[in-house]
Amino acid sequence: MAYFATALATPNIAVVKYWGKRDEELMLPTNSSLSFTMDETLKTITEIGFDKSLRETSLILDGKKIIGAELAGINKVFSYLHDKYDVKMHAKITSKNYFPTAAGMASSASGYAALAFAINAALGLQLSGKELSIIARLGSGSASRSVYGGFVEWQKGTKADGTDSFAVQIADENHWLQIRNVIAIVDAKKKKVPSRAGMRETVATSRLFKERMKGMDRTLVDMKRAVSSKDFEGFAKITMRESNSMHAVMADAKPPIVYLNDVSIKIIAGVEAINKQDIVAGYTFDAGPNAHIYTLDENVSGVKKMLAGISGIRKTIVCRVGSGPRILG
Ligand code: 2P0
Repeated sequence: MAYFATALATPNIAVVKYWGKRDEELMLPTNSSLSFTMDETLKTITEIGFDKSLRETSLILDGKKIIGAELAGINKVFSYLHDKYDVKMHAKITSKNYFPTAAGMASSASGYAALAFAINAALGLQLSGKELSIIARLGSGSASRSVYGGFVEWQKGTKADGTDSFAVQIADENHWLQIRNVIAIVDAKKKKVPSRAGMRETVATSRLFKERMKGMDRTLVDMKRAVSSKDFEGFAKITMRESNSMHAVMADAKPPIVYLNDVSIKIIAGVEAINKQDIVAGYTFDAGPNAHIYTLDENVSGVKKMLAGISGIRKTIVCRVGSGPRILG
């Protein structure tokens, strides 16, 4: 007997950032975070087939068989399924990222969200959003937020076992229809520090990180208020301050972690310039030099014009807010 399903999920881009774990094994964060889930301009499609005859669980990602330590996230998800839902079967997983060529963006969020949905559908587990979020979280922290569309909060939780660390939807994709994310893909030559190692170093060595943590509850409240009331100016200001705060604690780690490059810095200056009269754009950067510029649809052309004047940008992609994962079959 075999059980199959195919699921699609999309990435999310945080405006209140997750950077720091309190438990590495269970992927529990030091602070709550907030993001918008992107539309299907960027997506992961994952097929899963459970079969009693399989001896092990395997993953083919973008045509390549994944082995060794890179299977740790999948193994964690499967041991959770075993312990909590008595799932004893192994599975064949085939996952493909449909990201524009050279997008250079992380796909773990959409990948593990798609996996959680595919598992749920294949086995008919009828899991709640909360359970799907916890399963996705075990693979990659930010994936906990990609199980919903719209505007999503990953609540950090306080329990040691992680049962209260999952995402909730704050507003759906129809709440703020004008919001866009203009992604500027920047040439990156240097190999970056993986997020996981970067977070570990930051928590262990940055003094500024402790200061950042003191302000997170307030930032979260202010951001939720800005989104609920569709206050773009407030939203953009908090988004930029949050990104700068995260990159500041990274730089305060020993040795310093620097993800932004000179093109990123020019983009920051470009956004500052177009925000002189009115705040029309808010940048945020993840663990790399690519810019995510949140703006309203009426200002997309202005943002793109500003980006066109900066050399070193390989491509721009405009995303809307998406509706979250779905089962394809
Ligand atoms: C975020 N990032 O909130 C932050 C902002 C990057 C910068 O979540 O170790 O791939 O798998 O939990 O989720 C990227 O880190 O890390 C990330 P793990 P993840 O989106």
